Amino acid sequence: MAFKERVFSGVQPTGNLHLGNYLGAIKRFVELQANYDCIYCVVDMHAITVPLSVWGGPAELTRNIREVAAAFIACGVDPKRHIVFNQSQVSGHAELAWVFNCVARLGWLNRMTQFKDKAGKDRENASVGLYAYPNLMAADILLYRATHVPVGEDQKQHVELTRDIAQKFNNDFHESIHQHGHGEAFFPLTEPLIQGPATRIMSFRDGTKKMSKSDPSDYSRINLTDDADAIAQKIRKAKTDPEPLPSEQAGLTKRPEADNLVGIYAALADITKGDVLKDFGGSQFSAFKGALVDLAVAKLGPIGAEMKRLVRDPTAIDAVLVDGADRARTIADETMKAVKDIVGFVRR
Ligand code: AQP
Repeated sequence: MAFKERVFSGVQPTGNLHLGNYLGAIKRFVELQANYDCIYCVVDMHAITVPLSVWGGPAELTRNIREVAAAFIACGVDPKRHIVFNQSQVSGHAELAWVFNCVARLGWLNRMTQFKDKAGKDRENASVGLYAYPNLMAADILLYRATHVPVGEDQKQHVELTRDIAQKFNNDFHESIHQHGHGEAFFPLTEPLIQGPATRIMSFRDGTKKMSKSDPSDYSRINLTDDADAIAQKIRKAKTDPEPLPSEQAGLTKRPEADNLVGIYAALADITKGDVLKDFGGSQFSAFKGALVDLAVAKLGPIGAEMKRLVRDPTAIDAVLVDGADRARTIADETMKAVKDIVGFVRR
């Protein structure tokens, strides 16, 4: 069966939105608007899977939900032509996640590397929500029967699990899906969209670690709300090696910090790493970093300024989220009615 092409993706409101979130996800969200119907979600129910001390408590969560919505809009997502909302306003996410808790197998979740990383050594103390996170993510995507999900490299395993869940649901309920007039398969096998030179932006302090919101060092990342001085300082202090930049991309292997900065330049300028090296091959890092500062300030400065302007009017942001949730709910309700019929639940 051919599914209507639709894009879904989400970002957690856990504070410190950074360059990795922008280049790996939000910038792609903006580009995809030209060719797809897009649904972009502030996944607030995912945010509370980590300890309260990490997500910051109720006031912080509310602030961060609005900040992620502001980031979407400031980067160029159009909430009128597409849908922007926060997950907890559409109850279908939780309902479908429960069904998927009963479809996914323990063995599948046991293989998820994000759980292992985030739970750390103290697994017994991790929340059940953190463990079941990938099932909720599958529900987020499949509630809208989305065919494409733009994400960074770190989310690849979760999108693969989403496909496994869709496949098992389609197989387990094959007859019922057919009986209820949905053809051979109810859920699509969603494609991850992980492309371009910046699918995994690394920390500025350690080129082997992903740039992340939860890194205690603010110098490890550029936050989307950093001003020009902070951006310049962080790039100038970013760890590098003593060699000049190579002229060919092959010369970046085993040089993770150089590879990272060249990838960031390429993604911000919408060119390839090869193009960057044509211009900067043989240059010292000091010269290259100067050019990267100018580019990053030119691209990120206006986004940060617009985010700060938007969050000053929480009523306007909340109105965007309510309107988006209303439109998302219309699609979600249709899916949930069909899922209930397929599973055999009695409904009104
Ligand atoms: N370093 C990164 N490079 C490229 N893409 C990235 N993403 C995150 N980090 C990078 C992508 O951003 C989107 C939203 O991420 P998220 O907020 O849902 O969760 P996350 O991946 O857990 O983000 P962080 O920053 O790494 O947070 P912590 O520190 O809590 O683990 C996703 O598409 C993600 O791939």
